[in-house]
Amino acid sequence: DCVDFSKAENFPVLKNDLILRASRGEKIERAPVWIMRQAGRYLPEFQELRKNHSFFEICRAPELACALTLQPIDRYGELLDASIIFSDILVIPQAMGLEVLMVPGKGPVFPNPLETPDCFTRLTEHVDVEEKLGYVYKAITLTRHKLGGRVPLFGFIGAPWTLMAYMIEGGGSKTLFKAKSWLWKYPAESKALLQRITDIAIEFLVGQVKAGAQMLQVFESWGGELSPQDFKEYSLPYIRQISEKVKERLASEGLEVVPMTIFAKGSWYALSDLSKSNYEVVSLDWTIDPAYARKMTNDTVALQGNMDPTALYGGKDAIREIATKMVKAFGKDSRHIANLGHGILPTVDPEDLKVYLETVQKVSAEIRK
Ligand code: 1CP
Repeated sequence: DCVDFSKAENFPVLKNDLILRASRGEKIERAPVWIMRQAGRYLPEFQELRKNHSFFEICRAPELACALTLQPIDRYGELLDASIIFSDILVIPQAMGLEVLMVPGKGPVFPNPLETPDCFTRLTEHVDVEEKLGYVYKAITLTRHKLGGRVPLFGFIGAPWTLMAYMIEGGGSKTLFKAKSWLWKYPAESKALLQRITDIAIEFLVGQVKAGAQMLQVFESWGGELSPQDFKEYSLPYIRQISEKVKERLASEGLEVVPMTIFAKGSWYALSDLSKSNYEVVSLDWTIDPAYARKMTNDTVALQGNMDPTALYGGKDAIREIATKMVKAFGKDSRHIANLGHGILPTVDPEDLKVYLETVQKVSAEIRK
């Protein structure tokens, strides 16, 4: 036919809206399931494509990003209930003017991280999000078309504190002492940086929905490095601004006000606050008991999670047993989106992931009969 795949219009009709219904607290016949980092290094087809392209080259080429987004959907078929656009949280620091390299076997590296607030002169003053990150929009639009309505497509960002931490640490870190020392030495400048990131994040998420994203997830991967008090001061206000302003903007621009998920890894102490932050879904890491999370969120949000990602190394019987317990712990009447408690690890056997997905779908349907 004559549909233009570069335009965010005439998208195929959505056939599986389970995750959207679960997010909005509507009745579900079973728990929807998807996997953080489901497109990635554990898949041989990912490794094959990655051999010939650098990581950020793939992110910037809509055809390649789309191909990788579809890999797990093609492989697992109806065992997955959502897709997530292939990209990275670090595209925002790049858009702000910092160089980020993806070093194989090591992860992201910033050759020149922020050392003191004097380094703000190296950041772009007014970031044109469309110009800098339009490649993500193009990948989303293309992927919406190529998904053919099989499952909804997630857009995402890294939350401001997590991105600030990367920008100062220059990569992964065990203690985050450089980033956290900013909070004690330069609190006002830290907040100024968090606000700059927040403004871009809002613009970027609205753009992702305009391009075709049907759900949004905010990754505060380093939330748990902050004390409860510091989380309230340096993470939560920005996470809240993002959901509030994104939803306001979507409504005022006549766009669909899509469901939003917050994943603040390690921030068990913030569950109650997060459930009052205008997100439909609160994502849990594996250290949180689902019953405790239900209580702390007062049953006002859908919960996502939360099997320990390393349980996928336990062999098929253990996976079935642990996944069954996990599904039952979330219960039958409540809103549950099954996932892992963090991203899938790169050395997992894809067949073992399949056992997890099958078990979740089977058990979560059985307990609802
Ligand atoms: O399938 C998907 O989930 C889509 C793509 C995706 C997402 C959502 C990638 C691809 N990265 C992310 C988010 C992301 N990136 C997070 C948040 C989720 C989490 O906490 O795991 C974080 C912290 C990053 C930063 C990042 N990028 C890391 C972590 C390093 C550290 O500090 O521990 C790494 C290893 C990357 C690289 C990366 N991103 C994505 C892939 C497939 C890869 C591997 C790159 C390669 O091929 O070398």
